[in-house]
Amino acid sequence: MDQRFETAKAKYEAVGVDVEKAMKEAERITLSMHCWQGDDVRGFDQKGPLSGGIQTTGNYPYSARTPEELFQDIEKVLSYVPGKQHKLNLHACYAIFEDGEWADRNRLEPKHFKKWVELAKKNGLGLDFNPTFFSHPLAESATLSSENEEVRKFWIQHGIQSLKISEYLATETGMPCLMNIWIPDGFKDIPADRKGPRARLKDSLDQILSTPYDKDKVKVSVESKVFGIGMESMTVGSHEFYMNYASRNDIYCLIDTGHFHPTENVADKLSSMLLFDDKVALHVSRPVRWDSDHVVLFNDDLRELALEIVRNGAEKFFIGMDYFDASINRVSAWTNGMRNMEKALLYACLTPNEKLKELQDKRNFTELMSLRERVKTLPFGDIWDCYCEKQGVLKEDEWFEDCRKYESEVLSKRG
Ligand code: RNT
Ligand code: ZN
Repeated sequence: MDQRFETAKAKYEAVGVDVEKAMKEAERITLSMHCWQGDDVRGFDQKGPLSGGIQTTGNYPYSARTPEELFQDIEKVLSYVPGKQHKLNLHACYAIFEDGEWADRNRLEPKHFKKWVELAKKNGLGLDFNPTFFSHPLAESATLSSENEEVRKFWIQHGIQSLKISEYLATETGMPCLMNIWIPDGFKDIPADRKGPRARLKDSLDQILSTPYDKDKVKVSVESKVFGIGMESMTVGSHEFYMNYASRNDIYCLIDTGHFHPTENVADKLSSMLLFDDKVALHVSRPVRWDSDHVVLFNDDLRELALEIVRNGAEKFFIGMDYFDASINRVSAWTNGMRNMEKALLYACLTPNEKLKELQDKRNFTELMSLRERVKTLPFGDIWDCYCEKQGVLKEDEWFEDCRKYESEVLSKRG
């Protein structure tokens, strides 16, 4: 290994990359791991199906059924992920009730997330939060944009409770909590009134955000989407809506990489946004023909995204993961997505970004192309393995065997 690392390092140095520095830079980047890959976005507060235009497909066995099982899987996944400081991203529907108690979304309280706080503290994690505006009888038609005032009030109250919960999570972990708002509201067919629902959404958000909360502890973001299943013709929370809403109200815009037209280059959006805002929030996902939330792979799109993160300064991003696959072992799906994000970030840190920029500024596109292509075949795998070793996590050819063992010794015993 040492020999391979030294040889690889020399090759990177030959193109002007300081490998040790790159590894240090990568290990400081925080990822927020979504809690919902382990049980197909089911959560613990409702028995009904996943709704809101998102879908998990597949029926691989051993999905986590209880908080204990989900926690166990989360700890397993995290044991495979390099990096010094990560967070867990919770959804309100993952509230944990004790002693036969149950509370509807408009009545959720910090105490329902106490067990999550314990898990976070035990593992040195930060926590992020999402109100859940789906998988609920009152979310069947619309939520914050609803024409039914009772329904709209219910969801506004859910948003307000979520702020309180987010503040509690931040206080307990000592790290700011990103509270992200995504609603499924939209129309299957061409709407006759677009402005009305959007005006109601704006008013609902105003009402939620006018509740006092500690802005140092809770950072709020809004997540747009171009369409959803059953909402093919129009989504109320469109990109233009939220870009403007976020900038006027001093909150953050969240870009989910699966929420744009498939030919759009999502990485290209980030630099523009950062010229007008200090931070951008992300949901890293992989759309396949639609917002299918496939497991994030180490592909060109992800590398381009990571390059933009690193070039603009990783501290300017809230990097959250958002994918869910029920057709394969969920722990391995979760791990692959997380490790691939880590890989892409390390890859971006190992890119001679300054040199490439210099060539662009000199309009030396001849050398730019050649250097970029040369970088692609550098022995990245050897550096990645060494990075994993240094971080105390299993290497690329080791973790899967361990994960297979976890399936046979733990998951398959779940019945
Ligand atoms: C849906 C959004 C949203 C959800 C999660 C579960 O299209 O991407 O972020 O995936 O909140
Ligand atoms: Zn998302």
